[in-house]
Amino acid sequence: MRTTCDGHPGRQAAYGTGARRKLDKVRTDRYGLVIAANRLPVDQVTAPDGTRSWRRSPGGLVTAMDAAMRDRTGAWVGWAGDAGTAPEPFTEGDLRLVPVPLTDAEIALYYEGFSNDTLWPIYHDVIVPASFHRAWWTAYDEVNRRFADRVCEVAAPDAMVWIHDYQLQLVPKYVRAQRPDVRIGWFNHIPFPPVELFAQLPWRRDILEGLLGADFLGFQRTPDAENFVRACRRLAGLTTRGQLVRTKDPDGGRLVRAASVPISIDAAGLDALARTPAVRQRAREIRASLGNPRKVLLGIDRLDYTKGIRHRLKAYEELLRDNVIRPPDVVLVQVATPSRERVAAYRELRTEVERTVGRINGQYAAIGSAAVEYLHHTYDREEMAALYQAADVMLVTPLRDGMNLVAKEYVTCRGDEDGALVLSEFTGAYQEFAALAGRRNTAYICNPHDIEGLKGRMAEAIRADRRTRRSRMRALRAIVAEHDVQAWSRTFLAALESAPSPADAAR
Ligand code: GDG
Repeated sequence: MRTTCDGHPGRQAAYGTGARRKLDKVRTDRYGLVIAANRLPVDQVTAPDGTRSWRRSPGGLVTAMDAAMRDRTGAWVGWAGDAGTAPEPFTEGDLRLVPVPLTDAEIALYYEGFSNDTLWPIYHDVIVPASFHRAWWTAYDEVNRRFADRVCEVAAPDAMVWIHDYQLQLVPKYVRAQRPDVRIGWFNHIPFPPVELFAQLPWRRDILEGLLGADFLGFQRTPDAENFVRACRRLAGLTTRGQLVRTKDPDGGRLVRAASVPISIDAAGLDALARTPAVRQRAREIRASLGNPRKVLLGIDRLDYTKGIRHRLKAYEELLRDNVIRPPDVVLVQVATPSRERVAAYRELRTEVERTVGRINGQYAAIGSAAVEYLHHTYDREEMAALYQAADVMLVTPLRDGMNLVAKEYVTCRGDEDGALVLSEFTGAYQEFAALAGRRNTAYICNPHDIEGLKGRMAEAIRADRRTRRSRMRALRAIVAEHDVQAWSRTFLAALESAPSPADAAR
């Protein structure tokens, strides 16, 4: 089953609409916590008899928000996934869902254009060149205003507003203009670029001013928060002190805090799923269907040029060429989830990856034993957990990645304390593990640009003995179990609650 854009399908609970709809019509509540994200956490599905209903899309963010909403009534503002008129607001469990309409043109200009073809490359080290179009910016601005209007309609007096990600960087400013009573937080799921790259954006000042409408800005890594503060100083001429930026608002300005709050996963939930007999059985089946190789290597990524899939394939191909590994002894399973297929750079990447996989298999596979099992699909959560469990070595080799949840999911699924993680130093996950591991060894760290180095780390992970694997995996699992998505959401909201007030700014 496919979902739109970056939403992932999985085990999904169906939510009816009938009786609840009536209730929705008479609800005019305001909410103490309002989330704004590009997508609502639901997909619309049509049954064979034509009945339409909503299914909740599972994922860490939804779990995090569930945890945050335990003490508050919550609403979630976002696009429902189809172009045209948006459905009326409706209620799912304890959550009010407030759809924002987007036209076909806005999806092309605001989402695929400005968000994914201008901001995404700039914020990921310009791995591919960014495109700049004034019409894209106009649509981005307009859509951000619309999101802000919806937020203001449903926010209770003094509510907390939590805005997500690079698609909505102007929403903080537009919310503040209408609702100075609310507390506004924003979290960036992707990196924030160095000032030299951010400076390329013709709208750099507008974006900084948009973000500075917030009280607290959360980033994945400390260097991301530092990049933001530096951009405020250098490009907007603002005064900064440590994590604080002073705005140019009247009466001496406000103080806005920028700090790192690394995101995580629902570790307990995923660990429990991975321990179910069905998932364990499926993991054995996967290995058997691969011919029970001695070592299964695994990559799972959205098919995105930031994820380093080409570099990984190159290193793997050279290990085969050098006779360090050989099928059927070793096999690489590469799941490349379809993503952003209307953006040219993504189509080109797919062609290149598939050509490389074909070349490797042509050269090194035998009948019945592929060198690379390549899967351009999405899978449900159970299958993902089984894949993680079936893999001896997980390859996470991005060129730049805000966090990388796949790395955290892999170690969480290894309740058997086996397996090895090869992890790029350009991920937020690497920074977090390095900060929390102390003297313990954890992942096999690589620089994916250094193909010789990457080959060495892969070979080391493949050859690691059981004792080494266990001690590294134990350390990784302990970090992720303690720093889970529930802790992330508590930390973010606490930072938002204690963000500087106007009175602090006057001091
Ligand atoms: C952005 C940032 C940051 C993938 N294929 C399937 C599937 N997935 C799930 C994974 C994981 C998620 O998608 C991917 O998360 P990542 O963190 O790896 O990457 P992005 O999509 O680029 O996410 C990133 C993240 O936001 C969170 O802040 O970590 O840096 O780029 O959860 O499991 N899930 C299912 N089927 C699939 O086929 N069910």
